[in-house]
Amino acid sequence: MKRLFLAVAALAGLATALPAAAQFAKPEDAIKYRKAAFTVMAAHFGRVAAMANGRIPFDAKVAATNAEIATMVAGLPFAGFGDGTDKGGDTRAKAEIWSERDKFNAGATKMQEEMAKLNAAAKSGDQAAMRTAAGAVGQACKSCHDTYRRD
Ligand code: ASC
Repeated sequence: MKRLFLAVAALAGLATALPAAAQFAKPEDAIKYRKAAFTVMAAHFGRVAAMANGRIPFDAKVAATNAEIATMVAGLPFAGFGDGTDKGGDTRAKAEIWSERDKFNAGATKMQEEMAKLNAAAKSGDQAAMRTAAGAVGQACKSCHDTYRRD
């Protein structure tokens, strides 16, 4: 079991270390991957945010589990934005992502940092802290969507 875990961990490390382009055979695959990762992240973040804001019943354990998953998944989508993946599939990504790379990456990092804070708040079970943190995550999502996603 431990060997299997180590093998999976090594593969995961390799996947993140490879240049983004090398991970996908075609731009379409990268586009599908990043959209799928955003979809999964949004599902789990959405559950935490809904609980934090009292839109669905609060369950600290469910919130913590979902925040942990959202935090892990928040690291995934950006490998799908390699060079040459601005077209070639069904995407609303704007060209500025690739011409303002540093700014886009900074936005990604900001979202990941806010998600990590939400995860910490969810682990503490403090609903008010979760509400504040979820608001900051939502702002980080929105800011990049406003700038880098077509309507
Ligand atoms: C979500 C979600 C987003 C963001 C965004 C915030 O829950 O799926 O894309 O928050 O709506 O403005």
